[in-house]
Amino acid sequence: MSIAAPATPAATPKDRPLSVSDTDADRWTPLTDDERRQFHDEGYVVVRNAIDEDRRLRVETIIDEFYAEAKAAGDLWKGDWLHLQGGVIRHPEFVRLLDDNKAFRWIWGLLGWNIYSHHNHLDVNPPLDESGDPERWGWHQDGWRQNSDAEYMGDYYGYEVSRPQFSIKTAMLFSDLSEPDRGSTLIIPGSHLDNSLPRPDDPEDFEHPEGTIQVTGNPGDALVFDRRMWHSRSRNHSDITRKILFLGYTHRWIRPLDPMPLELAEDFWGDLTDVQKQLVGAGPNLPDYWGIHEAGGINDAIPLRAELKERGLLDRSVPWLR
Ligand SMILES: O=C(O)CCC(=O)C(=O)O
Ligand SMILES: [Fe+2]
Repeated sequence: MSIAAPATPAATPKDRPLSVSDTDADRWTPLTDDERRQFHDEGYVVVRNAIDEDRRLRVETIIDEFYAEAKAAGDLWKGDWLHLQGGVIRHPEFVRLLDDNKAFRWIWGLLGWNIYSHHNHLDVNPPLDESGDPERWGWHQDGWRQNSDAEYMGDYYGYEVSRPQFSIKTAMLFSDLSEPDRGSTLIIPGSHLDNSLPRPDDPEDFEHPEGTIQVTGNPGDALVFDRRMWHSRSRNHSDITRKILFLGYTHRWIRPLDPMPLELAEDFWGDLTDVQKQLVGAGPNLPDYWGIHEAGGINDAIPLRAELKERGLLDRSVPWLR
């Protein structure tokens, strides 16, 4: 068996002004039609300086503490990787990152007000030990059964329909991923509208698909991507430890993927805003998760809806912002 070393894919193009917008935008600036169209076509956006440097450094220190704790407890994966699912609920600074960053306008602008984080993970990946396993094919869309259970039978009906979007993920960069080969996420822009991606026969002998780019970015930048985007991890061949907080958001009528017991937030619950409480999964009753009152009818008290309404940001021309 031959083991091909997959070629290094190109880095994020720098000549697309719309992909690097946001430097001045705050979290309550509505998306323009062009921005929404761009995300629909490309399936991702890179938001530069999504958080400022002071905060980035403060959170990086907290990430380092979690890593040290997991290492001491023997909870690392593959020897030295931290992959802490549902990790957001473990620290108020992580919860705050759910809405207090410049990428958040893409989240409510694309998913609407009835959302929360069903899935999030803190990943710390030290430089690769080159003596380890060969690289394996890792391309996928997120969502597990969402890719089968909600599938449209194109062959049967005679035309193709892309899978439903359902969720969007923000990858907040805490280490310097501005150069290739530092373990940044690989994506194929535009592939979110394709329901399949050809696989190699041998998962250890492959080249990355045509159109692959690796998303480069500075500490504090954020990659926002559609969960249907075909994407893959990449290996960290550098001498810099990769640190990313992945924040997945979905509609509140979809169940959580990660355990995020709200009791873990007991000590700081009173410091969270109502929107942050919604985003970690709180809700007073089941109909609330469907956006309605117990007796039916749109519920204006749902925190993110209330916030958008007060700011005049509900928009009848965008279904999820109605
Ligand atoms: O670690 C990465 O770069 C990608 C991880 C991933 O597949 C995801 O967050 O959905
Ligand atoms: Fe993924």
